[in-house]
Amino acid sequence: MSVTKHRDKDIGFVEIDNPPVNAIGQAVRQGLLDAVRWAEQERLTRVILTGHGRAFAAGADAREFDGAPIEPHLPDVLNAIETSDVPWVAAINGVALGGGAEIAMACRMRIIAPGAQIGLPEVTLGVIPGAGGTVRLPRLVGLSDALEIITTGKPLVAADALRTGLVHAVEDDPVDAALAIPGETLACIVPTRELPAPKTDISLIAAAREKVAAKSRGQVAALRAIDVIEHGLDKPFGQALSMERAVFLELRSGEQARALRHVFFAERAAKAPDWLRSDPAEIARVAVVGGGTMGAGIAYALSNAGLTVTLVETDAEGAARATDNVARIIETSLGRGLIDRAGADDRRRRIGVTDDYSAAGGARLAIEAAFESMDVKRAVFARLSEALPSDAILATNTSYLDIDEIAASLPDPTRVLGLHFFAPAHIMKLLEIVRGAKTSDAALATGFALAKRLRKVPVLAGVCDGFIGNRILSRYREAADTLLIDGSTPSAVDAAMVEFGYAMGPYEAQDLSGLEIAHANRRRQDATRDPQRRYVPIADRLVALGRLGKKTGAGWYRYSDTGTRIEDPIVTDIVLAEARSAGVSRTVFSAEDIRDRLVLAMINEACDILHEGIAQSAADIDLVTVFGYGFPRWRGGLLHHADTLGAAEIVRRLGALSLEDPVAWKISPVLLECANDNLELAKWTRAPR
Ligand code: T1G
Repeated sequence: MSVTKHRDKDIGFVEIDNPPVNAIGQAVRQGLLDAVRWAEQERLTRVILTGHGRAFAAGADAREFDGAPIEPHLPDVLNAIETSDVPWVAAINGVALGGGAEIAMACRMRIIAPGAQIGLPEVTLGVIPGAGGTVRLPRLVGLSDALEIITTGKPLVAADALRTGLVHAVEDDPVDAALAIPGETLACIVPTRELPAPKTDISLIAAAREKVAAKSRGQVAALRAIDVIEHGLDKPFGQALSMERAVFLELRSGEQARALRHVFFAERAAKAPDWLRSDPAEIARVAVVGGGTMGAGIAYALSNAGLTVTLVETDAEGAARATDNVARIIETSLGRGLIDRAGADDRRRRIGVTDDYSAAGGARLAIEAAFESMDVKRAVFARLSEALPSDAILATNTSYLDIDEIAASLPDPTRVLGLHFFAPAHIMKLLEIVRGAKTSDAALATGFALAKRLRKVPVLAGVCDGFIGNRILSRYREAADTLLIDGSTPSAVDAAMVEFGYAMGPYEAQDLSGLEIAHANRRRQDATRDPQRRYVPIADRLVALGRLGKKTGAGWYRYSDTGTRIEDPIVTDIVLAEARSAGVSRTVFSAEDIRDRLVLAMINEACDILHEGIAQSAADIDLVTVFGYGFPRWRGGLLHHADTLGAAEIVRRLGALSLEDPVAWKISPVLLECANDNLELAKWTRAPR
């Protein structure tokens, strides 16, 4: 499918029709170019352009970006539209993004529907607008708004598109409105390319650069977009277009764009595995047990998806706390404009809080989000098993505990699975769907269907300590703690990982989430820990001192009254004391050493997770690390990044590290296999199920 066209009297109607979101592939570009010629041959007086279905056009077809550009190139199509003697009017009925917005900007006029959006999200794919966006947008909205729209990649709602001058009108029916425009009005509108470019404003551009650099942490696209906008301002239109195109083509084949496209498509490919044939259960009501931070967040996420929730707590006091937690989330969402008053009332109506399990009787699914203790969970599941129908599916939100052990305590273990949400549960997109030894396919299918309904990114995980994400996180932290003993400091480690692209390093992150959670897990692991494996007790000593992180004023750092993070000599003394008692002669580690060790540790662990079948693919591990653990999206996720290093190089570096510590740095068989076969991790597969 591509473009349809017809005329009614002297007016042409052209519609982009490339389901599901009118991505602008080669056929669409050709169809638009043919439509320009057709309108001229038919001597039409105007063309009204729309998109079929829910989008005007979602942008260039990003699947084409891995290959050489295919003619007709979009800039040429847009030049033909813009310079045609038949004026085109964009009637924007749905999202007009990237190339879709650029098509609209090449039209003589733009009329948008109230619910539609228009924007240039190219930087989120690691590129810049490549079909005139950096040249036409400043002419339409001015330099300041153009810099903001292009460097953030955020789409504008209709009202803002009108306010900035990006569109001429907001109309309930853009096509009708386009028909009603008097011919002389249309004739008076200057083609975008003939509008004067805004004057260069050095301070504005410098401010934009500073704002982008503050949070880009290594990403280049937004900074390059600023360069192209700036240098295009005083160039003739055609030259500015050529300069933009050259930079777009350069970035499009670069590592960051490839990584961001990988995540974009992997996220959309995340769904139930092909072998899962069962139908999901029909879910209208869900019981959530535990109204703490996680339980309240899960309950709110469920209500957001139109589900009815019975939030069960242990007693009236717990129920009151749960009610407050839910209310707080609703108020915050209201305050952020994520929902309106009616939406807030709807969530309140959908979430019923109780201390009576029998109130959850009608639920076909329960999600347990109680305290991370096996005894507590077993007790909850026993009560759920009695209160809910025998075919209800029982899920646990546990982040570490063995769901087979929970399932074994029930008459029917096939109804148990893990649904591991990430805090805040109503915001974080990742959902680890943990398959127990006895989990039925129907239960699994219900988990994936729920993930889709919640618009989460589902990843299938097997049962092990920490499933996929937390197991990698444990290895990341172990490598960091070992570096502390061997010579580094919390702030040096944190700084190195922020430079890699994390929003914060492992120690700042622990102080934020609290040291007690990992401490409880280490105690649980005491009985099964490999005695040959180096154990670093620094965190244990901090917990013993009551230093649980920011909430106690001190953890790995000390915190001033204003929350400023301060390196603490108490921590340094503990590190030095532990190094002495371990007989370690400390050395200095560069930021590169730190990054290398922490990233290699995670890659190696991730490859063992693949080897053991805990994760299904490298792409799944990329989704977990990006959507659950803050791995830099523009690096494509942990194993996409590993493939940029290459398995052979990783094996070489791990080999050197294993001379220091053969236990901690034992090379994963998957890495050895990929190095030996010169295979990308992305292409490594286990034997079919
Ligand atoms: N290219 C190829 N496929 C795309 C696509 C695109 N641009 N956008 C969506 N799809 C596929 C997607 O993979 C999925 O496929 C299906 O459409 C539904 O998408 C020249 C260079 C439009 C807001 O960055 O933000 O233009 O899984 O599940 O949730 O300057 O898609 O069904 O097989 O996301 O309703 C710029 C990217 C491109 C917008 C709809 N455009 N898309 O969200 O559906 S670069 C973008 C989105 C560019 C120019 C530059 C969203 C959406 P499948 P979906 P949705």
